[in-house]
Amino acid sequence: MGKFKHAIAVAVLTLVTAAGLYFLFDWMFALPDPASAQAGPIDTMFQSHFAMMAILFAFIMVMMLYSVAVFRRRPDDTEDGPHVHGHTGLEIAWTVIPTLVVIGFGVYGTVVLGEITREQDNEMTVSVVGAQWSWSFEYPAEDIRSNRLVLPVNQPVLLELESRDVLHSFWVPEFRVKQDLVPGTVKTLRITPTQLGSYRLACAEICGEGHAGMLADVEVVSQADFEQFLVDSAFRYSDLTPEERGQQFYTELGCAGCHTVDGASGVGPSWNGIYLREEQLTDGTTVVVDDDYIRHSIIAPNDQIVAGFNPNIMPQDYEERINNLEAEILDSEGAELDIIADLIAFMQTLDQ
Ligand code: HEC
Ligand SMILES: [Cu+2]
Repeated sequence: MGKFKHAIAVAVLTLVTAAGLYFLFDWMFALPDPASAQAGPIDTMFQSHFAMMAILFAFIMVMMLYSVAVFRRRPDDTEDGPHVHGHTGLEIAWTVIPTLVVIGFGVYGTVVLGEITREQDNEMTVSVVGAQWSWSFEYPAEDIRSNRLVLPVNQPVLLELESRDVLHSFWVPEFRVKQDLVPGTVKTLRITPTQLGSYRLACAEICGEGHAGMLADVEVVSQADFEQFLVDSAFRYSDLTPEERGQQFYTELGCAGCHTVDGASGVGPSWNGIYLREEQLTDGTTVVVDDDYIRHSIIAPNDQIVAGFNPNIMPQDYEERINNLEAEILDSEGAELDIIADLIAFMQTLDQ
């Protein structure tokens, strides 16, 4: 067989293998159906990377295995192989082509990044706060807070992401884009949801014991349903009963990230049947969970630690956060609330 025929054989085998690998990668690394305007360019870029990797891997493997098989030594062949002293043309080619490919993908990546982060007209801003281990959302224009992320379809959204403690990462696989939350700074992310539906936000950065449960519901709804969501969410704290307020604070202040209300085990003791129960502490004493103990447990969590929960990881800054929220409510509603009293009222409703 002449050189030309070997070249044709390698080319055909490379193409067939590359096509097979491309479909294999596409299937192996499949993500859920895309649901945002940003997903399109990202998926195209992924696919072009898959194609490039498939071609390169196929070419190297086919060349190697083809040489091993076709140019192997025959049993009666005792001659030396030809002595080769390099090939300038080939060396230039295998330096220049990969360099151009890498630079090309670099430029392509930069263009796509620019495209998916570009500021758009009529963006709606939503603030996202991640904390160990819960998410909360605020619609500043409407002064509404929520523990679900509800977005109107086809509306460009600017997310302003903040972390209260450690690194977290905002990731809804259907939207493709992902952004870390870095304590002390505000990170941004742009999403234009394009498909109605329910999705799930997951934290994509290991952030401690409750990381796997750091989830939130995301709903993409019609403009009319979004307006309704705003109306439904626009409550006044002072119009609620203390129990209802307590439940609201339980999710809003992130207690739900660590304390269950149904007796299931969590990062902290369940609140099911908590009120007036006897609690064993790490220092060997027992206490009755009354108002004073609860208040103290929230303001100075390290003082009395429940047995089995050492080292204690309940956040230390609740006194400040609760004071700030009380001041905010006094400011906006003119009502002086005692958040901890409301939380206790809520706990009292949780007897098995
Ligand atoms: C990051 C996890 C975490 C969050 C968030 C959290 N806690 Fe805790 N909490 C714990 C742990 C762990 C304990 C057990 C250790 C201790 O006694 O301090 C605990 C204990 C308590 C206790 C004592 C419970 C008992 O059975 O004796 C109370 C009351 C309490 N938390 C209230 C709250 C309230 C109210 C919030 C929200 C405003 C909250 N916690 C948020 C982790 C958390
Ligand atoms: Cu996290």
